[in-house]
Amino acid sequence: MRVSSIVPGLSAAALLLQLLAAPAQAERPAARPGKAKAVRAEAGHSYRHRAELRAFAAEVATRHDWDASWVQAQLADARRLPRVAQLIMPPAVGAAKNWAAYHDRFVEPRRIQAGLDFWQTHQDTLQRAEDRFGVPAAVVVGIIGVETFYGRITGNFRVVDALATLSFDFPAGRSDRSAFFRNELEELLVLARREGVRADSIRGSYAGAIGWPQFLPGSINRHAVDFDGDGHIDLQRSVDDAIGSVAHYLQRHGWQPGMATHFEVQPPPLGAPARATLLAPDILPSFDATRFAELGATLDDAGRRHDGPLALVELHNGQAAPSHVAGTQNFYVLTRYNWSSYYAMAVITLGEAVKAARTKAGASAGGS
Ligand SMILES: [Ca+2]
Repeated sequence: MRVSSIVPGLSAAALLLQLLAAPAQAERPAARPGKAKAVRAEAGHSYRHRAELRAFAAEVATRHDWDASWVQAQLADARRLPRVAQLIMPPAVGAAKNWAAYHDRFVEPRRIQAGLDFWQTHQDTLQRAEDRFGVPAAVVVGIIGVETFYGRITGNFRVVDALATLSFDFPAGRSDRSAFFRNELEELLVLARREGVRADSIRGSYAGAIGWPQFLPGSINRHAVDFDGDGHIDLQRSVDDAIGSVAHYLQRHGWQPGMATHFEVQPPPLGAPARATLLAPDILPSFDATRFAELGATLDDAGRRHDGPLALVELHNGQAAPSHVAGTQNFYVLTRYNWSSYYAMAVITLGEAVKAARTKAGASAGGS
């Protein structure tokens, strides 16, 4: 969803991705001693008396024409969390990208079984989301499984603490995203006010991603839907809202109903200029099937029939040979949820594995 293009790694899943797949956009640490003092401030201290927070609160109150005392009250107990500042840091330089490790972490028997149970329990809602937004159940099941293991790992940080820490004490060592997080802190207040809850009652990941699908507050405000019709959007407690919101998010980002996410492909040989040509646009679909063939990439039958641009997606496997797929527009849309081809491929593969398990379970139930 969500801006991982701006800040890779907002959920527990994305953090693992950083560790296992080391996304290409992760930045190298740069020494910025000017900020170190603030970060070394007393652990867990309150922001109550910080001038930056008071200025922020006044600015937000003015912008929305809110009572300044309401804004102050929402932020009064926000605390700096040193752990959050640690977790936002990019992985160690030199971490090898490894699709095989990422795959094994997310596409394994316990998560597939949990996905099967999830699909069974929520099949009507998944079907309703597919009918409404055109996004297959398997894709929604894949996303919620990778993001939070079907609601088991949704993050236990107070989002107001996490976002305040990243807004006012963004750590030195990677490029400063504090403006982005101040915007999310403002979005958290919008959300709290609309839903009639206290901002500090909302829990999420170290980067402020909330609920079963790990949406940031801004994504909730822009893209989440009330899919159980109770008049509220609650991605922490309503699985229906989570399912509808994931499907709606993908639809809004250009999901094409009925289109495959990817095709099998044999790329041109290592070192061939055509291979570099195909890899240059990275995950942005840029070449049609005819151009793939001209450049010496061999698509499977369905891929050769595909009408529309494709991307040659390369997934590294540590020291072993890389894997490749030809990603469609829908593969690209999945990376709008989390800016990584490793993430998209894990979502697709988990969803397919759960779907296969469901078919098998249905077949055996039908045969008994
Ligand atoms: Ca609802």
